[in-house]
Amino acid sequence: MAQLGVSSVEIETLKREAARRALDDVRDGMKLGLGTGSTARHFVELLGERVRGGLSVVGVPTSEATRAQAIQCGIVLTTLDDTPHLDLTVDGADEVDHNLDLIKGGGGALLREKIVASASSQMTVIADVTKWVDKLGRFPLPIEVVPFGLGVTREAIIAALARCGSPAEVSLRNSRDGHRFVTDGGHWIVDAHCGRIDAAAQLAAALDAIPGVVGHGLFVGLASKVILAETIGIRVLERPQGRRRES
Ligand code: A5P
Repeated sequence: MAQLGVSSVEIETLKREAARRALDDVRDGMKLGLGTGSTARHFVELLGERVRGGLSVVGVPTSEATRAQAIQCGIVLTTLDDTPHLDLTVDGADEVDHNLDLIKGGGGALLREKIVASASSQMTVIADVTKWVDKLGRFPLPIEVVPFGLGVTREAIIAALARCGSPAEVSLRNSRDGHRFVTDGGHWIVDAHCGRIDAAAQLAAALDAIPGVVGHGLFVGLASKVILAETIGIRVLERPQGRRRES
């Protein structure tokens, strides 16, 4: 896939450059959240190189896939039960806007990603330029649901989307093999094809209030820094005071 005149080979290079820049913020002794997806994969690989060179960190993976990769890279892992407060989470995103709000969950790890990011003092998003948007919502918004009562949950999701000004068709996600996509937590994912989301915080709150929804891919106020790799160089965007706003 190529977007904005950037080839897929260039995009992969940009992802790696963003990941490499994020390593600059990693210090000895840090407790890290390890993201999921093709961009986060570069970060975990590069972090593994540093660990093998003597860096001492512990990580909490946001998916079983990242757990397997981190172990392979020699990164010491912990859990949020043993280590409930993390210094920094580094993760990718499907969309990033000028408020540093995000859509995440294209890879289906949104729930663990949000739990881990929320447990971190800082969240750095690493992304290539194709993830930058004027308005969130072109990427289908992933909403993680419990299978029980799907019909009523689906109706409530559709109503919430309409109420918040983003009426959307929703579809239950399947894997490439045609089987139902099941998250690491045993849930299903409904993708909402909004087109645009004008009231992200309002929609996030409305989705959070639906009993059958266990998570959604709107990350509002969670990212403290975005490292955006463009063909002309890297742009670093930081939330004022470098802190997340409370949401
Ligand atoms: C995983 O569930 C997602 O939230 C990813 O972080 C997001 O989809 C970005 O993935 P890529 O880095 O593969 O584009």
